Amino acid sequence: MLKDEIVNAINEQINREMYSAFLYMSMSAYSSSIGLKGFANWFMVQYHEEMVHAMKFYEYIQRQGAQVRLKALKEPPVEFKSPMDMFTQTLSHEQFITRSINDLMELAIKHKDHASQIFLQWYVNEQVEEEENDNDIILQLKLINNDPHALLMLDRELAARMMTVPTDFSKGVEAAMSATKAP
Ligand code: OFO
Repeated sequence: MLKDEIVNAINEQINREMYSAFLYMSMSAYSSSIGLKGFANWFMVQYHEEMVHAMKFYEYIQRQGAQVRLKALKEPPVEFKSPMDMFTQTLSHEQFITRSINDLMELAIKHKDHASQIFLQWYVNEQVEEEENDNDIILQLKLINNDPHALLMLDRELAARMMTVPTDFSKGVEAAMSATKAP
């Protein structure tokens, strides 16, 4: 059984994960609008990943017999200055998410909630990967330094990012995720 303080904090985190999805969907739309279909693909894959992050929290609350409370999402930005602007905003948003996951972990430790600590460990690891991915692309964009030819080559590379997230949640998020793992 979860403490109310933890249920409330996880419900807030579901909202943050869904806002992340919303933000990256908006970046995907903007990328398409300026002809960068590879960037659009990368952000759309990220959108789906964020929805899985939200769904894992959703399912965890339900498995613990607590109440999911969905909250209104704020509107994401519609326009961005450049690909670099999108990725620096993405990195700073992910750093904010990392802090919020760390706060959740601190709360679980404070309440001696071992199940939540084990559950949250997945997100702790995931955030290392998320920030690393953004940092790698920011470094590449620095090297590109507004060279259109090099930017189109990166766009082609980002077009190859594959969706590894599940679409069938009928048997739960964990089952769906392990069914989609690469062999
Ligand atoms: Fe982009 O991170 Fe969710 O958790």
